[in-house]
Amino acid sequence: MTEPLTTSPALVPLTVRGDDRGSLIAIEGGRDIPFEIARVYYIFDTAPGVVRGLHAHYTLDQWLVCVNGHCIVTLDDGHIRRDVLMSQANVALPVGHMIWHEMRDFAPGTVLMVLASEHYREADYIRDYNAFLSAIRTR
Ligand code: T46
Repeated sequence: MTEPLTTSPALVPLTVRGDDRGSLIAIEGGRDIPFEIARVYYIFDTAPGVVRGLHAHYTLDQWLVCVNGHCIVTLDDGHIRRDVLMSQANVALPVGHMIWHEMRDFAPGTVLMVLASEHYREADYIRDYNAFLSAIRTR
């Protein structure tokens, strides 16, 4: 079950393997991240003023990494809303299932990479906020 936002850490540090050539981060499913990675996608070229996300997932767990630029991710567990500034490639933001999430204020050039525990399935999305609150209450 997803941890409540009051107790879960916002950002998880990723190990940077750096040398005099620069930096590299590797994320291995089931090792560096607590699920096997079924899907990777990334969001880029976001138009100014756009708000993305605006949904929760019934079962999907994800880690978000802002590999370039910056944006704000809002997490909402139905009780608490938390804004997280994502501006570093060496941290990840876990977004568990049944967490409403929104992404906004994308700086030009921002690339938000997402590691997901399941393949894409539209039926896993809750896109109506009131339906999300109802689903939280009936769990
Ligand atoms: C999420 C946040 C962080 C696919 O065909 N396959 C995919 O794996 C994904 C993620 C999307 N799509 C299609 C569905 C839409 O036609 O790509 C289009 C844009 O997807 P969406 O409007 O859902 O994008 P966001 O940025 O609002 O949300 C995405 C993920 O969909 C969502 O799971 O948690 O990023």
